[in-house]
Amino acid sequence: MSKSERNQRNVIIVYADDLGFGDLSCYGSHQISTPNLDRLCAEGLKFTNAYSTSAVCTPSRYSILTGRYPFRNSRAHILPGDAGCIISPELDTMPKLFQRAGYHTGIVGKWHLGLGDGSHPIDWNQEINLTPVDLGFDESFIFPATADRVPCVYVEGRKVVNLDPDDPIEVSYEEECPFDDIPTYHKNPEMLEMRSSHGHDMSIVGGIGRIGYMRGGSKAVWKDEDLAETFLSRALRFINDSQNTEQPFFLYYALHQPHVPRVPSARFRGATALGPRGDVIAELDWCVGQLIEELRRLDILDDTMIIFSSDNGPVLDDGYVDRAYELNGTHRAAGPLRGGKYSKFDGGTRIPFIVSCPNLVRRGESGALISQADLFASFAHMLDMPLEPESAVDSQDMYAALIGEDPVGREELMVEDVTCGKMLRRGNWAYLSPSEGAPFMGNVRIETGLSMDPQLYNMDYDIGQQTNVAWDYEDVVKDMEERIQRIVRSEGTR
Ligand code: NG6
Ligand code: CA
Repeated sequence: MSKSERNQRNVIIVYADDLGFGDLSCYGSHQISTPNLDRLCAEGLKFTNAYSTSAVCTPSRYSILTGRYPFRNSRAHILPGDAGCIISPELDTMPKLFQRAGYHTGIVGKWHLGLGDGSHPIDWNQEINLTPVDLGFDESFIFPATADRVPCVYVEGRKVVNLDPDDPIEVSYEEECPFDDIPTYHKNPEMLEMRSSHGHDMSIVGGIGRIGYMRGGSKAVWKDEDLAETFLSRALRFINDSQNTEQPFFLYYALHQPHVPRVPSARFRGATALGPRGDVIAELDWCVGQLIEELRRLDILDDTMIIFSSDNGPVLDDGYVDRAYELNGTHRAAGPLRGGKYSKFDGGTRIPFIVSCPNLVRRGESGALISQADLFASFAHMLDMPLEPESAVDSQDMYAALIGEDPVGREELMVEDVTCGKMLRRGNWAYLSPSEGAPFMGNVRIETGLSMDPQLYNMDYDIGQQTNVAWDYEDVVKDMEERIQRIVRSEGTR
């Protein structure tokens, strides 16, 4: 029996960072051309009602890998670059599921779930005792957090890449810089190649202000313009190496684009009229194209399931002066949705979601309601692997929806905004539970959706969430609020 007859298809999740519902040409952008993703979309299934579980990174990434809503982990918030790992090695993860099914598993790209067991601050010069290789990944080539946070280094397996023992790495997230001999944002403005608009004013690495202070490791520090090709070449290497095994593979390829700081490689500088944000989306699209080409070259494309998505919605100014607003023109990064990254409105969590596998997945468009947390249980179904009751407790088996056989998907799903306020989507209803906080985040210029009033929107008529009908449907509001309270008290929703 072949691998595909056993349903042991290769699986690649390509996970962009801060890419919005309207950022791809196949999702309606006229200003950014993404021919490779458009082709993937044309040959696969485009979802229009898919959600991440959070409007920011760490919690969404926690959910996709564990199949659990972020509120189940009190540490699932945007992490500093020196945080301990928030996934305990005992917890079941999606890559562990693939390992149990006999797959070769790998991660390449952005991690942002913490490293080390947290028992002591990470010593970046030693082996790190808890990394993706302890959580189900056979191979791991990552950067620890985000491109705007120190340490700006790659970690392979348990070790920083290109570490020089004579130039040890020290990292601090104290407010005051503990190292007097390193360049910092306020002390050395002459070294800046990109200014920050807010935050990002601690260490200067590669001419860019970062969050956190870092000293040493000069040979290990990445070059921002090389990130895309470095990750891409590692992803291709993983796929090629997998061909020497008898095993199918599972690759989690977590792109760093279009998160700030946006530094495209030379070939994409000026690729769009939108400045760096558009350029790195063009670059991201090219990376996906290269990946697909390699699969075609190896003659495994038709039996490889590719899932492309993003961890949260878009933001133009996330802390650097890179003219994203000025050059945005009529582009709508969140498409017709209200709000963006950080929001409780749909712009925060409704994201592009494309599934392709020519020999398996139907082509077209699907309005099925689906959460990224569902991938875990859906793959368990695909692999015919049982799940223990304590595994992936919020992951629902959406396999039929993923391959295009079920147009409906979930009955309901819950997401969180940056403050952990809750939104419940059920059928056409989006219910935003009252929670504290400013309605507008001035620095990033995004409507948060935070309000002490209940909000209810009919997504069928009002995709832009303009008309709050909560007062007209008090029974729906009451029921959905009670449901959120029940979910939050529950042990799981699978
Ligand atoms: C914010 C950062 C922002 C971004 C975000 C995390 C500042 C002022 N803003 O705190 O730039 O890094 O965290 O983004 O520091 S995420 O996509 O990884 O969640
Ligand atoms: Ca993100």
